[in-house]
Amino acid sequence: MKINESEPFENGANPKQEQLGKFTTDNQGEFMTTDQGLKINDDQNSLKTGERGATLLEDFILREKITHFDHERIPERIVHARGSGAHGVFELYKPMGKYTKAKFLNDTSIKTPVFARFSTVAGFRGSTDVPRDVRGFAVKFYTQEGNYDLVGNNMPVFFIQDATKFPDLVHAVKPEPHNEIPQASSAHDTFWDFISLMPEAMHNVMWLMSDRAIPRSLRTMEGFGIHTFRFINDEGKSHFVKFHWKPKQGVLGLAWDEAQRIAGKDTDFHRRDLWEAIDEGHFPEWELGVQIVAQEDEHKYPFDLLDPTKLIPEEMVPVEIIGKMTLNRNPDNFFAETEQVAFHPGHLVPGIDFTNDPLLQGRLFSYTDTQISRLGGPNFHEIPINKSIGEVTNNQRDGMHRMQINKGRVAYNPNSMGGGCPFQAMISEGGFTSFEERIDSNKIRRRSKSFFDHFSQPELFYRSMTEDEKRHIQDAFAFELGKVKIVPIRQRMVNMLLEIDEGLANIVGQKLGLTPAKLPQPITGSIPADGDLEHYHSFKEKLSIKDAPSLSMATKLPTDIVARRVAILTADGVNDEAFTKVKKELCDLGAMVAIIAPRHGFLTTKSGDQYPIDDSLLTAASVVFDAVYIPGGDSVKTLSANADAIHFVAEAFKHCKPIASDGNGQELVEKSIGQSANKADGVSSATTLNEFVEDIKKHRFWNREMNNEIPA
Ligand code: HDE
Repeated sequence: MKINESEPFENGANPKQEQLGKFTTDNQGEFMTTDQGLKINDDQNSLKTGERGATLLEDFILREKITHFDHERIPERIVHARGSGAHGVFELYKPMGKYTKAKFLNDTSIKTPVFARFSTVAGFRGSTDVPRDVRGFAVKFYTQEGNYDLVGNNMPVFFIQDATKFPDLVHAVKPEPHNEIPQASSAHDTFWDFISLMPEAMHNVMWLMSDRAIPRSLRTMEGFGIHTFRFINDEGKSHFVKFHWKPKQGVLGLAWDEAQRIAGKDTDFHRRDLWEAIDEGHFPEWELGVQIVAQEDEHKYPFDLLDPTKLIPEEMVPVEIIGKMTLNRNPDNFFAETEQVAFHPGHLVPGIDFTNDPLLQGRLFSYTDTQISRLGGPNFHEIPINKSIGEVTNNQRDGMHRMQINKGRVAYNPNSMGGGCPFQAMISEGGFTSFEERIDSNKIRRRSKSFFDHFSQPELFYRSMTEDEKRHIQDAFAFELGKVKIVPIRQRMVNMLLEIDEGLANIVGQKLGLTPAKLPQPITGSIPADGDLEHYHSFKEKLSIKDAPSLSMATKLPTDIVARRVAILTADGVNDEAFTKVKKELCDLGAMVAIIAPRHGFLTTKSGDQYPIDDSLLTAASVVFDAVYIPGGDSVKTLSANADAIHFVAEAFKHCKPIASDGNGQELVEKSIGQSANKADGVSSATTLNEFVEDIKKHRFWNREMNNEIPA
């Protein structure tokens, strides 16, 4: 497919979808064939020496089928193995020509096809969706100038400052090598052993202990490019840029107890949620934002722009919103698309470039290298999901699984026999050139002193949290360190917390039965080799802002209830109006409503109308819903005598979710959570549906945790 760069993609046309279509097939109306196209007459019996005889080696149909099956698995990703993906489009709000010449960031009429993959980091491919973990947030833009990949996370900073520490970090967090325990969890000795000796990790660790690490949905996460990149404009001028994805669905988390239960009830909780939202037409959207810093301002901040353990607070450099990504199509085949997609921070287009961030520099090597073993050779760019929409024309040849058929005798440059083709492109023709940064230095193995302030930003993060968020962080530390068996590691961590916030250190220490102790001197490796501590707390001293509210999730609630999941808990004999009216109104507002009853089949209302039951108390759990509504009627009597129904409501209450009841529905609420709890925030009567809707927008009523009355 040749892409004409001067023409934006035709109205509504999606060149990537068109391209994928050529590789997509279904078996509808077709004969069954072998891989060679031979029609198969009997797929149920192998070729044997008589009815009860041995199978013949000659049976090439059997051999082909079994051989293919034997080789169905490929190595999973070493990190980010567990993921979910979706197709979509990116639309630009305003041309960014002042900063970048990237075509897809200049022409607002272009709808750039994208494929996004979200992932956990530590767990294996079949692990739960809801561990406490960082989430990957990777987007491939199929632009007219080639593929551009923004391979980020849902947290704006990383654990380490140099790529050489990455294998150590990953070895520490992955299941321990002797017994492969625990799966998908950082709550074990080796992770915290490493962290307690790695002060630079503390900023990311604070985010990891926050509710950002247990997102309610993949749709309710922010995304960050983390590193500082460069935008390059037509004149070759560079600006520094940090990328942000802001979800239109709000930024929401789970309760930790809830996350642990979901891990058992629905391992695919996030994958299912994304799939169903897209399937039902509730397309998730994220706005792309940029923080831009002029080249001249590189050294203006009390932290280093090249240090990936630091963020630029939005209160210092505002995020400018420049476009929107909408995910609007589920993959046709998980393996072909979500598993085989290959991201790489080095997939660039003219107008975007790297900086010398030492973590980013290491990533530029790793991503191609890893695909070679994961996807079996150097031709993974030819796999349909990875193919650029423009033609690939170069002198690369051969290798495992080569698809392209290159004609002619010439596979070298320069050549005269091929007419000099393919040509190099001049800058004016879209040829990529690297930013010409002046470098004049010795070859050294050292970090800049400006990287050695490890605690100011974690301190700012903690200070900017609400009281509820702070409590969640304290509890998360206590849980994780409580799982650590080696007490000196716990002690080192509590001591480290003292460097960030005394209150935090004391609370966590108290929960662990430890007294935080001031470090006699900074941990080795956390200070420059010459011991100069000038930068140790530089940010704290020079900071112009006290708080950064942008770091808190509390300021990022949704403005509607689209795709929020509401359980209508009911049984036969429910009052018709209380049931149908609220159901309809919630559905009209875009909520995803499910009828949950004691058994499967059909629900019969008081007037005898029948409705299909979506799920029964045998299989459903309150943890997979955002809110519960109990309509009144004879149904309430049945539910009040059902322990699963009582548990359903009690658990929803414990996890701070909105609960609404109508008429005698309140009896079930009281039976589940008691009379006093019944007056708690977020427990309402559905006669005022508005209140319930507003409660759903508020997501959770965390203050209920303070009483901790409900054992559910
Ligand atoms: Fe990755 N990372 N990473 N990483 N990363 C991989 O590449 C690596 C880092 C991120 O959905 C691997 O294709 C190194 C930061 C995402 O397919 C591997 C370093 C950030 C994904 C790799 C980092 C990320 C990966 C494994 C330190 C956020 C999943 C499979 C120098 C900005 C992409 C693969 C997907 C995947 C290496 C650090 C994000 C091994 C060496 C920082 C979202 O190449």
